Amino acid sequence: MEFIDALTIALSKGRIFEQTLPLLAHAGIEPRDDPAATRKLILATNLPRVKLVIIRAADVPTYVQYGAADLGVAGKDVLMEHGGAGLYEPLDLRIARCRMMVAGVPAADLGPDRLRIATKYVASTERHFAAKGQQVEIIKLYGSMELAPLVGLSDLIVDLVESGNTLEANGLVPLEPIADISARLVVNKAAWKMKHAAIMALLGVLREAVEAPVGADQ
Ligand code: PRT
Ligand code: MG
Repeated sequence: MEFIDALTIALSKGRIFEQTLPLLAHAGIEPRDDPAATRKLILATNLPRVKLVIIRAADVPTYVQYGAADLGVAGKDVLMEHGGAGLYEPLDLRIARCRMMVAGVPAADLGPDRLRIATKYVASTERHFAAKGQQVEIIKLYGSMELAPLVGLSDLIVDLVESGNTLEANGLVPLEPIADISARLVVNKAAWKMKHAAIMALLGVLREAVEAPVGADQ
């Protein structure tokens, strides 16, 4: 398909890129390079008007919010932390799925106030415990949350859980669900108006790809 307007799409390397690729292919968009094999941050595609920018997962909403990219693909976890200012979130792409969970050692006590919780999801954690009327102390980490309860840094963690293998390997168990997570298409609010035709066209084919029965695309 051809697009009336130039479009810049923000993606992160890894699972988001890999799982978005078949959806973009459905829209006739194929990157010229593989981000795993190049150091380029701007990838041309087979369509001269469409390019991809490859950034950290947590930065995708910011690039789209400020219009540095017209659209992007971001995990719901990342969007819950970002807050969604300046963005529309028109489509659940149903990829990169997992759950945000409270986790800890088996039989950990979730009851007492002033529990210490290590996480990179500060806003989501605050909201979750505030909704239960529970005061907690949040310790912000940038990775390897599973380590925190093992070395006495925190009582509990909040992290993403897919298979549960990472928790299990560290003697931890999921204790309480916070949210079901999947990747969402996000669109800059100004681009939504200014590039309406191109964005609607892309949104339409992506929706079709998402809703197509498994194995029925192409
Ligand atoms: O890795 P990097 O530091 O660059 O950034 P990132 O971790 O934000 O990016 P990436 O590419 O790892 O994740 C991008 C998005 O994928 C996240 O924002 C989520 O929306 C989604 N996603 C889906 C996941 C997982 N599944 C997932 N399992 N992101 C991370 N994990 C990690 C999780 O944090 C834990 O360490 O995998 C581990 C748990 O997996 P299991 O299978 O052992 O339970
Ligand atoms: Mg990661």
